[in-house]
Amino acid sequence: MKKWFSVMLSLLMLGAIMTVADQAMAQKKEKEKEKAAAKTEAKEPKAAKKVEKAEKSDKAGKAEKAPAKMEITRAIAVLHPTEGSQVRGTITFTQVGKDIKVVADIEGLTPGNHGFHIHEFGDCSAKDGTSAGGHFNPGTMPHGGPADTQRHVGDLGNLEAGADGKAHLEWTDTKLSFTGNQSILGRGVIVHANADDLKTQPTGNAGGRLACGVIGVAKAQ
Ligand SMILES: [Cu+2]
Repeated sequence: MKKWFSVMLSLLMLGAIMTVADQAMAQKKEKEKEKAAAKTEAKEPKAAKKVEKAEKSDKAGKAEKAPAKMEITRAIAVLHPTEGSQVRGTITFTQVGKDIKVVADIEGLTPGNHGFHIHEFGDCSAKDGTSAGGHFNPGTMPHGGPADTQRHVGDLGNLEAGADGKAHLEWTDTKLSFTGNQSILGRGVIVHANADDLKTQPTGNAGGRLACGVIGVAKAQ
C-alpha cells in the first residue's frame, strides 16, 4: 500500500509541476507576442512615413518631368487615295529648333508638280477629300508659296513627281507648329491633281484632291 501511495503522490506532483511549467510557457509566449506586436506598431508609423515621402518625391518628380513628356516633337500623316486615285504616301513633321522639317514620300502620281497643302480639317471622310476644307489659314493671309512671308500656314507648295510617279520632298518650315493657333496637329494634308501656281486665290488653282491624310502625334525619334 505504501508503495502505491508514494507512486501516486509522485505522479500527482509531476502533474502539478507540468501544469506550472505549461503555464509559465504560455505566459512567456504571450509576452513574446506582445513584444512582437509592440515592435510592429513602432515600425508601422515609420513605414507609413516612408510611403508618404515616396509619394511626395514621386509627385515632385512627375511635376518636373511632365512638360518634357508632354512635348510633341514629331507628327505624321498617312495619305490615302481619294476615290479613283492611286496616290498614297507618308509625310513626317519633325521639330528642329524653332522650325518643323517636313519630309514627304508620295507615290502613284502623274509626273510633274502637284499642289501640296495642310488643310483646315483632319477630315478625310468625303470620297473626293473636300471634307478637309480649305487651306489651313489661321492668320487669314493670302495664298502663297512656302517661301513667301505672306501665305497660309498650310501652303507647302508643290510635290514634284518623277517618271516613276514618286515624289520626295524635304522642306524646313518656319510657320508650322505643334502648339498654339498655328498647330498643325489634327489638320488634314491634301495632294492635288494639278500644280499649285502659288498665286491664284485662295487655292493656287491646284485642282482636285488625289490623297488625304490626318496629321497625328508620332513617337519621337
Ligand atoms: Cu490643297
